[in-house]
Amino acid sequence: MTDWQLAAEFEDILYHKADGMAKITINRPQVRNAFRPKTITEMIAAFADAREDVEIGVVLLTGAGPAPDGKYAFCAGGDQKVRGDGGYISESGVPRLNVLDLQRLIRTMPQPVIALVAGYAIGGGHVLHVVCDLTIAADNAIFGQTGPMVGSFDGGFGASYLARLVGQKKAREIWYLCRQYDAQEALEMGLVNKVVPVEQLEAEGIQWAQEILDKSPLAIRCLKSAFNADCDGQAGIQELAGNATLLFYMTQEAQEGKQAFLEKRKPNFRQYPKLP
Ligand code: S0N
Repeated sequence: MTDWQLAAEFEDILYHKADGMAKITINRPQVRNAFRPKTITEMIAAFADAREDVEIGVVLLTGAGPAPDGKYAFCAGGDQKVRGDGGYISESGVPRLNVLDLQRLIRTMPQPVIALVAGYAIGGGHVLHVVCDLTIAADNAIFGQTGPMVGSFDGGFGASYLARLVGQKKAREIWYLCRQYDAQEALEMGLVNKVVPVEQLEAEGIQWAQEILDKSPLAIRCLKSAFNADCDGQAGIQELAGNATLLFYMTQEAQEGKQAFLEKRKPNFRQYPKLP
């Protein structure tokens, strides 16, 4: 039994930590966990906190539920009730599409993020699970994009990375036809990693997280950035190279450079092997 501790108070999300894991729960079940700008601002704050916490090795992302009508949702995308002419209207009256910042944060933070999807993962909510490292689906999960039906689209990770996951033909089908797919279909197309009964969803996510936590955190973070580098161009290379630099800082060879500068002497790099 995981003893989740509240990590911070928010209005639209719940944020817990336990045993090396952080859990972020979108908590707007009355609108199928659709997000407004405030929801995203809070999620960015929670993810940023988890990223900085050296005790946290895996983040679980999920949606609160079931709603009073008994239905579950991971996230139904952008809240159409606050969508204005130039984006989703924040409390300050400014239109925003800050979910793109959240997508990048999930993708670039060193720790793996596991989406736990029960019920609907639709529209921008579907893209959120797509950008997570892994997705575990409940047997009641329903996946789909709605953009061309509701006057929007996500041509970033929501299209190009989706196509990396399921292939170009399937990604185009998903976006052009706006159909809904059940958990088994999602598994067959490579959109999710596993399907479990809904009542086992969190336990399965915790099991996967704990298995990852048993592995080398540096190896996991280098692998995450390597997978990203394959798709993310210069930004992906920057991430991977950042990890190379991190590892280099830990060597005596790199420390000789810093030490020589501080001691105002010429560095002696000749002492280090030129490995084949
Ligand atoms: C999820 C669906 C299929 C569930 O259907 P169901 O079970 O029949 O429930 P409903 O009765 O429809 O809903 C229950 C209550 O929840 C409200 N609600 C549901 N979804 C939303 C939503 N997205 N916004 C606001 N409210 C929502 C319902 O209104 C209802 O409340 P009441 O009873 O009070 O009316 C079904 O609900 C559904 O299809 N929902 C809409 C899904 C959708 O189209 N989402 C938006 C898609 N677009 C985005 O997410 C784009 C945002 C984005 O991420 C983006 C990213 C990059 C670049 C561009 C964009 C962009 O802005 O486009």
